[in-house]
Amino acid sequence: MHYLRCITCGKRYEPTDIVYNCTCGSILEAVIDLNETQDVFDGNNPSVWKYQSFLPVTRRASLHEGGTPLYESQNLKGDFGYRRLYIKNEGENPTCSFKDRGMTVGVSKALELGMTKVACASTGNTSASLAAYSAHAALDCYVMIPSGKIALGKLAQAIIYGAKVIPINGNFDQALDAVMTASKAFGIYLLNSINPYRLEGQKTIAFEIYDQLGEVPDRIILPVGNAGNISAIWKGFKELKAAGITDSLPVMTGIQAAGSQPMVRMYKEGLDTLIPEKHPETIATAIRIGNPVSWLKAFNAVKESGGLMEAVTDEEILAAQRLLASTEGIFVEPASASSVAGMQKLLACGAIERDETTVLITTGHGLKDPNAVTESIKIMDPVDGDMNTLQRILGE
Ligand code: AN7
Repeated sequence: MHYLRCITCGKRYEPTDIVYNCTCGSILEAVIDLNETQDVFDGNNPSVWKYQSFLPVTRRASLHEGGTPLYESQNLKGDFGYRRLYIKNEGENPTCSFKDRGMTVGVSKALELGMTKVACASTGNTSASLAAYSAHAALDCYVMIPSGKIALGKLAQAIIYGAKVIPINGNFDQALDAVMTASKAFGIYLLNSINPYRLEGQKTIAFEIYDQLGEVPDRIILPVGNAGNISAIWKGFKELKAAGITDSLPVMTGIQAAGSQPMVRMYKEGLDTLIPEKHPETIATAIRIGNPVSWLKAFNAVKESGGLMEAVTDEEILAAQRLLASTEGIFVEPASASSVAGMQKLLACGAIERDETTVLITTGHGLKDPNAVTESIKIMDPVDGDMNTLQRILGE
């Protein structure tokens, strides 16, 4: 059995309560009975539901999520002087982002609660994922997106899976306010990452990394937007240790975009509360978020793990996206490339070490946002396909 607990005042809530915030205003986490969990970490067939004994749901709405590859870097590794550098590519999920891990558990919970309507605000991937899982589970789905500011592929996904797409005037933070008001008023189940069941699914990234690598890595580097995923992965590694399965923890390293870096400011300025960024801006629209809802969980993850946070510019993100694709054959969306850009920046300033076993999390597929590539990298003007021209271009 599990229960929900406020991360600030400790107040307890039951699994049947439909609640997102504590009465004290803070947010909730699921507390799992680790005595009931099973050590299934044998290196075979990782998937979200392989770790069911750690998951607080009994229903299962699944599209075969998780089990994403953990690539050992072939070329970047040497370029940066690493001995062991890995890429956990979450773009290889059913809707091509890590959100599917959270949605399989969140939508299963919605079914358990008997909810018929679900909703989220989204910078794109959350809406694509919720739309797909709602279609699978035959639930009505409403998604609120910042008008004009989500990547084309993600919008196409939300539409084709049959969600009601509601563009909101404003940014993600305003869309989240709107959907929170609407879900309370109209009895709709909210599946943003303020819902603790989402993070329960996402913590399986930690389980899979340990399962695939056979050890806990020294460092995890990942993009931070609403700050749910960094919190979830940290929770996963902590549960593995508390269950007696592992005996070490990784250092959590969060990367934000320079135009949208409230958590980095908090970390660098030593603040103990978040000051929201009123006008977040970045080409990495997935993480264009000024008021991350899980900031306190993420802050604790970084603090407890002895981690750090860094910001990278749009130019650094685009260069890193191209570098990863052209050296490793892994095409990720701009937000995901911030892991790589962050690693480069932190290595350059000596904040992290090359002899660590490091895992970069790439959170979403590059085809989600093709415009980010076609608008930033020029291809040559068209030519005729005759032999003379071909010889001029291709040489001998
Ligand atoms: C590719 O879809 O917030 O720090 O509404 O799509 O857990 O928010 C997306 C977030 C990183 C940040 N990479 O994760 C949404 C949304 C990609 C993302 C993040 C997102 P969090």
